[in-house]
Amino acid sequence: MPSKELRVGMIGYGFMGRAHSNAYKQVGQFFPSDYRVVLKAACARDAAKAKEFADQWGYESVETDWKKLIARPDIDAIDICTPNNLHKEIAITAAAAGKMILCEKPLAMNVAEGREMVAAVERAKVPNMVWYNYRRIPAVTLAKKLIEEGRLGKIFHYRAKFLQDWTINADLPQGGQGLWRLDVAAAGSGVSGDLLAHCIDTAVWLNGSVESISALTETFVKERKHNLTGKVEPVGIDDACIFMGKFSNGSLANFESTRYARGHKAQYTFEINGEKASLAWDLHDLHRLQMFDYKDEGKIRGWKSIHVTDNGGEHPYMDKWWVPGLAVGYDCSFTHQVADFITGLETGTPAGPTFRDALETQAVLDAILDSAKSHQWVQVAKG
Ligand code: 4PW
Repeated sequence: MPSKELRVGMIGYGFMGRAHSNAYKQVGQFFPSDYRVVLKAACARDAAKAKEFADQWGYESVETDWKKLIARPDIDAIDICTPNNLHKEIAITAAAAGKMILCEKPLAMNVAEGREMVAAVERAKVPNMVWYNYRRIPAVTLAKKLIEEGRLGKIFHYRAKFLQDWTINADLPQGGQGLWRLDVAAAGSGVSGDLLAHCIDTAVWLNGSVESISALTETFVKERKHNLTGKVEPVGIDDACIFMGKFSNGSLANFESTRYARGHKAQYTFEINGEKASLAWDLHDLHRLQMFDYKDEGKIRGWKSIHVTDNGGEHPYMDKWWVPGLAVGYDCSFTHQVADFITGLETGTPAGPTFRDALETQAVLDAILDSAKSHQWVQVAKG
């Protein structure tokens, strides 16, 4: 039986608020620990919406002012699920109040803000984490294990894509609930911060730091009605972004993200090519890790599918769920992340990505926007 409580205050009630709440509710059932997660309060400016969200997910109470939420002594951890422009102020205030912080990605609007956030959590010595959830998809975690075991050898290439198509309609407005991702003032950037950030986090985790990049961004729809002002206003986000670059280990980077790839809703793929072997993964087939291993015997050498549900205890996280052969989904990546956060509390070894880890992704994001603007190669800043 858990002997401690992790009392969560959730700020925001959108898609990610739901994804995180679902993880908090699941984690104790499948990943028993010393901690019982208590959904203490949900916070949003609109009291009715906060109440509806709290009732649906089982939060005990409601706040409409995030400062009051942070000040509450019965809350241990603040979960930031707001638009990106609020991450910094909330995180710094929460850190100063001694709260643990779980912050939705990307960490911040830019690397300067990210540095302030890292300084705040490190000064306050509060546990902190950023929700880059794709690391915790079992097949992706297995890729990390195989790379660490040296099975790929020297890495030559890392390529990743995150493709969607939901903003092609030029009549879609920008700003406000559900559409803040199109509003540069709230999001800081477009697909680079929203989608490519995931690809970069996974890449840095699997393949190390990105050293330098050359990027191209495009805004296909230049003006959209703004929901907050009611006026047609210029669009400031990147609708699509591609970049090439170099990792510190000498391998080459090739990345693309867009919301204009008709037919794709959330196609996140990556492939990594090493001297000895290659790995490939696709979110639409999330249990399958494809591997080509050059040391396989010639006549049967080829791409093989490792279906990461057949565990016998071998596949990350899977032994905690059902019986071998049965699948888990996208939602579980969040549950795994909370489970790892709690393990971090128990062991004193924080689960990544911490704010400091996520600053590295933020630096690549800044370099992308700099390079796209200047048409120059850009060195990625160090944390
Ligand atoms: O964080 C991302 C979101 O903003 C997600 O991983 C996918 O793309 C799904 O929605 C958006």
